[in-house]
Amino acid sequence: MPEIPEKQWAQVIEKSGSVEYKQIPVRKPGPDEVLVNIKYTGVCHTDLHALNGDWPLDRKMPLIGGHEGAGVVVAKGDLVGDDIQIGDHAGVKWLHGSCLSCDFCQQADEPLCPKALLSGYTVDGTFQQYCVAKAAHVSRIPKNVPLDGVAPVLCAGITVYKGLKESGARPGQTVAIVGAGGGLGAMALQYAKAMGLRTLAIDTGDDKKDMCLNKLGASAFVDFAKSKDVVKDVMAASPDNLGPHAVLLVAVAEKPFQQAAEYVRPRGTVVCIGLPAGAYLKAPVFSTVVKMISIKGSYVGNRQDGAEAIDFFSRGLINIPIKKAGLSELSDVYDKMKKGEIAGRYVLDTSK
Ligand code: 8ID
Ligand code: ZN
Repeated sequence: MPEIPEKQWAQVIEKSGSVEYKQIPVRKPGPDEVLVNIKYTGVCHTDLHALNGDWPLDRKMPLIGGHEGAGVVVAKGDLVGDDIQIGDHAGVKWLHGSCLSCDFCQQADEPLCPKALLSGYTVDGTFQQYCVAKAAHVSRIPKNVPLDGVAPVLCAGITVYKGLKESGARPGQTVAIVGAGGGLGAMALQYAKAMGLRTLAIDTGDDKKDMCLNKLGASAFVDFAKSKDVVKDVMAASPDNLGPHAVLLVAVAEKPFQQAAEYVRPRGTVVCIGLPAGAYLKAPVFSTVVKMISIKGSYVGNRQDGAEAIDFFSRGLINIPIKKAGLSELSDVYDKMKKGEIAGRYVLDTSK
C-alpha cells in the first residue's frame, strides 16, 4: 500500500481573486470515491473564471481549483469496483460526478446532468497533491502515457475533441479555431489535424502565430489584433473564399462570438465553447437563414469522449507546447493568462 501523508500542499481560494499556497489535511475517499495522488495538473482559463467568480454559477468557498489532474490512485472506497485499482493511473476532469440515472446520464449526456458535480468549482479540484474523485468518472490513463503531457487532455483535449465532433466537419473540410493560441485552441488544432481536417487559426502575436503554423499544423493564421477586417481575412484564407465549414470559438472575448456567423460557410456550423463573462452571441438573421447556418454550444464531453481523447494522445497524435511550473507558482501562471501571454498550456508539477 502506498504511504499517504496526513498533510499536503494545496492552492486554496479563500476569497475571490486570490489564492493561497498552504498545507491542508489529505481527505479520505468516500465509498464511491478514489484518492488520486495528482502528479501534474493543467491550468485552464476556467480556473481563472472560478478564481474571479465571473460566471452566473455558484461555486464552493473556500475552494481548491483545478480540473486537469493526472496521477496515481492511492486509495479507494468500499463500493469501488475492480476496474480501478490502487496503482492505476487516472485523470481528474471537470465533470467530477453525475447522478448516472437522470434522462441525460442515461443517454451518455452526463455533462448535462442537473446534479453534476464540477471539479475545482463545486467540489475541490486538482490544485492539491491528493484529490478525491468519483470512481465512475475518473479517466483511465494507460501506464505508458506520460502524466505531464496527458494532463491538459483531461479538459482542453476532451472539450475540443467533442466540439469538433459536434461541428459535423468531415475529413478534408476546413475548421476555423478562434483563440487558437491558447490551451483549448492549441489542442483543437492538433485534434482537428488528427481527424483529417484543415485548420485556420485566429489569435494574436508572433509567438502564437509561429506555434499555430509551424508546430500545430494550421494552414493559415489571422491576427485579430492586426487585421483591419477579420471577417474578410478569414473568408480569404478559406477554400474558394467561401468561409470555413465550421468554427470553434474558444476565445475569452465577446467580439468573435459576434463575428463567426458572418464568415462561416453556407451550411456551416458555429460551435461555441469559450465562456467569456457576461457575453452574448450575435448573428444577422438574414444571412443565418439564407446561408442555412447552425449555431450551437458544446460543453466538455462524456466519459467515452474522454477515453477517445486520451486514446488519440496515447497514439502520439496530439502534441502541444507545454510550459512547466510548480504548483506553488499558480499565481504567476494566472497573471500570464490574464495578459494572454500563454501560447499553449501551463502544466503544474505538484511536487514543487
Ligand atoms: O466545455 C467547455 N465549453 C469549456 C471547457 C474548457 C474551457 C470551456 N472552456 C472555456 C474557458 O472557461 C475559457 O472561457 O474556454 C475558454 C478558453 O479556455 P483556455 O483555452 O484555457 O484559455 P486561454 O489559454 O487563455 O486561451 C484563450 C485564447 O483566446 C485568445 C487569446 O489570445 C488566447 O490565446 N483570444 C482572445 I482573449 N480574444 C480573441 C479574439 N478576438 C482571441 N482569439 C481570437 N480572436
Ligand atoms: Zn477546463
